[in-house]
Amino acid sequence: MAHLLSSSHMGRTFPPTTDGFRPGSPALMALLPKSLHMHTRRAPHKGLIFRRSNAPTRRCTTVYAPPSQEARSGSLRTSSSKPKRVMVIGGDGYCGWATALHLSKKGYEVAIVDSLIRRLFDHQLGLSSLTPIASIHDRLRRWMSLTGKSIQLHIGDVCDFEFLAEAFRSFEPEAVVHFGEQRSAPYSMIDRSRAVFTQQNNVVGTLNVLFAIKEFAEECHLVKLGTMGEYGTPNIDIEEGYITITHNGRTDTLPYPKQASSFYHLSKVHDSNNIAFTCKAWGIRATDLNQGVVYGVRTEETAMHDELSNRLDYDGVFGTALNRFCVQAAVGHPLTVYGKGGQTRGYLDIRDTVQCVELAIANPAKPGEFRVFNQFTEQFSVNDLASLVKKAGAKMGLDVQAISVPNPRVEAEEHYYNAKHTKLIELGLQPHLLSDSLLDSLLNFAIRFRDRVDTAQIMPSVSWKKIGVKPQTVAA
Ligand code: NAD
Ligand code: USQ
Repeated sequence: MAHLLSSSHMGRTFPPTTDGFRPGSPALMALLPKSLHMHTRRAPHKGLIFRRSNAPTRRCTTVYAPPSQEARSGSLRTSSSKPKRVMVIGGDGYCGWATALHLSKKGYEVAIVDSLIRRLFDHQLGLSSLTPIASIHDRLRRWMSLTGKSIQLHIGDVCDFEFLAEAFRSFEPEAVVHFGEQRSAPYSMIDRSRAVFTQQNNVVGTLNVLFAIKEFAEECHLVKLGTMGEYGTPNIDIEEGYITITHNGRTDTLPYPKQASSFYHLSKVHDSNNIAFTCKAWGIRATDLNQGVVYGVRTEETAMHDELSNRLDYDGVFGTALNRFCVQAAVGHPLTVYGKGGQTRGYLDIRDTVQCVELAIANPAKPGEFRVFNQFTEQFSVNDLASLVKKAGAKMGLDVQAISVPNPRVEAEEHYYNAKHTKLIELGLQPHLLSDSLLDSLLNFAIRFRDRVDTAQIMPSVSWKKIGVKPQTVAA
């Protein structure tokens, strides 16, 4: 179906779909579990609670998992400044799932909040993760059976304030890690409705989180996933959030200029501004983690069982550079270098994502403080990555070629790039730098699952210049 209609309901535009799914639609709800075991930790006398919002387009289900051993014994309820109850919004996604398990393993009491819309995007576009991923319920049951640790689950949309408020009231988070956004630049550039969806979903969701903190948990520390792409590629060094400027004889320290290059990256800039404002106006404590491009798939926790496996995207919409190149090498597809390949970005291993978030939580911002950390460990150009994958592939007997494909994006292909990234190191980050062994392991992982690769999804299909108002499909 080439032409799709978008719909706007209660002020919110949802992305069109190829298969009739919409958030809250009967078709989507059919994907959700039919029977859910529910139980409140904070109000056990109320027994079972099953909450569904009346909003016709956003049927939200709140699930409360049984309290963990530690929570029951009260061992986690310290009044020390180190937060213990951490809400992970977007905890079913690539970074969020790995982080939720890591925090749970470290003894934090974790609640995942997720609308599962990322799984819906896959259905819409006919994509799937390289790795088979279990349902969120099976993931959490497996985690509980392996570790004895429970993770609460609240399924719903953070753009639905009633749902979010209920999650805050019941869990009483001391820290919120907010990963729950539409995070693909190409997705946001498919057509008007996806651009609008991305900005509404991300900006309104974050605004709701800020209001929920103000209303229900004013001491709560917000750890928000931003992106290095907010800064763009200026011809000067990139600082961590702020730059001191002397202009006409006067000096001030100001937010570092932002030059985002997709409607997705722009949503992050809008989020940062809203967060900075509420820190000033309401005294909210927040850390904006301007994360670089993440690679890798295994963390200590997700490697414990196949049912805990993380997703690995390789397609032209959600796949990111290095992950894509490893999968391309595994299936004998030429590496897709866009344009000249001099595009340089900060990168980090997913094992460092989880470490950085934990460090930010364990060392909270002060009330009213808006901290910005640049979260990456090394810089590479696309050509650097292609050379590294070619070399690692050759060692494994793979014949890896790289080609230049016309760049579907509007971005500098040769530019200066030098971004500071010292604040997380100062807090104790021990980086996993990109090594031959990581590339070998990622390539081996890609080889293990190469029969699942749909090669038609590899070439980029979204053009920054061709975006228009007409709804588009991007599936092969
Ligand atoms: P992802 O798409 O795998 O996960 C995002 C999760 O958020 C999904 O499970 C999705 O269902 C959920 N979600 C989205 N909108 C929601 C809403 N309104 N309410 C509730 N849940 C919602 O993305 P990811 O790769 O894990 O990225 C997580 C965060 O990290 C994003 O904010 C992204 O911008 C940021 N980030 C990612 C990378 C990267 O390379 N993956 C790099 C830098 C920054
Ligand atoms: N690129 C290629 N070939 C490919 C894929 C990408 O040359 O096959 C190039 C892109 O043109 C771009 C660079 O590699 O110059 C990075 O692209 P990407 O798709 O790996 O990452 P990006 O679109 O920037 O987005 C990803 C995440 C996003 C996060 C961002 C961090 O999807 O959520 O915010 O990385 S950053 O790049 O620092 O902004």
